[in-house]
Amino acid sequence: MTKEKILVIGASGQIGVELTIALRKIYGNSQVVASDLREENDLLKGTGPYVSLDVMNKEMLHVQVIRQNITQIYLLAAILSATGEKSPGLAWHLNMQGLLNVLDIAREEKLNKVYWPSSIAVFGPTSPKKDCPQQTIIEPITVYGISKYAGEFWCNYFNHRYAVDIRSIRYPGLISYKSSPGGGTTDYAVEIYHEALECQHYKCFLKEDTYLPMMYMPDAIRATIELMEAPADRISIRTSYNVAAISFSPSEIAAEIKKHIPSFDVEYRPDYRQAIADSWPQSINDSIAQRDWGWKPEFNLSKMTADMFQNLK
Ligand code: NAD
Ligand code: AKB
Repeated sequence: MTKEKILVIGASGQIGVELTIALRKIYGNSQVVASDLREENDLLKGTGPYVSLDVMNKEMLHVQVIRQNITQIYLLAAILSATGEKSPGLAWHLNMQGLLNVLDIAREEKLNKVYWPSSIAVFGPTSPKKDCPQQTIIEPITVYGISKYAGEFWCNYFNHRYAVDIRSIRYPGLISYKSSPGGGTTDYAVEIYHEALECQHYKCFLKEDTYLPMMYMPDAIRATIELMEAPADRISIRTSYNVAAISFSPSEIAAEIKKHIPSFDVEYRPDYRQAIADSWPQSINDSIAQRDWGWKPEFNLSKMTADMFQNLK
């Protein structure tokens, strides 16, 4: 069996840092090459190889894949929902062309596996709000959501037509303490913990009763690795899997934070991100991920909040 050599693209981002560290624990530090357009994240320094890489430069990417004997790629470089609405053309270009570059190289070099995340942002106002199923009406209203939905079908196409073993998860909003989020609508649920500790006050850009599907980063990393390690014949979804963990509103997370910091208060000042949040489901049905590869979350809101504070302090 070939020893896996993994390239993580977008390794300095919110997910990339923690996923790179987790992959290095499994495969060995030298077997996981971190790469990003921006500089190496401090948490990655000294833990393994790093290359500066632009996923839009297909030739350079191809050279790296060959030179480093890469067998798997995790593609995390993207522009997220809120930033995407400020620069729709750029978001479409990066999110689509970056993926197509990776898929083409994966096909040409016969890589063993590719991972590319989608998002609950594929869903739109016409999708069911509660317990949103895997297969349903999908009419996204953000450029980010459109790019993720199109990306899902490119993954499906490359799997069916060229047998590229590409796997994907529709992550909910991810909450983490190690690296900062990169311009999403769900970022409030990370900022709120930092502001609670720093000034016991938070100005929230969503309304207090805006329920969204969320997940704590350790669960997201475990879901990713469990999906990638599952036998190929267990993977029935080649677009992207729904996964779920927690759903809460800003007022519910604030109430949980107040248990740790009683003087904490929140001011609600919804902005353009409210319309994005309103277009997404409030909760997700992940029964197919449970059935296919045994997905089960570990963190609820109170366990996550206690863990966030323990680590942030
Ligand atoms: P992030 O913005 O924190 O990180 C993305 C990284 O990609 C950044 O470090 C950035 O410098 C890098 N990058 C940007 N352009 C690049 C390029 N041209 N070449 C190489 N690197 C480039 O994003 P994230 O939150 O870590 O998200 C990673 C993936 O997960 C994305 O596809 C995102 O859509 C998806 N996702 C994230 C969440 C979440 O809540 N974080 C939820 C759903 C889906
Ligand atoms: C965002 O808010 O854009 C991301 C996501 C849910 O994809 N966190």
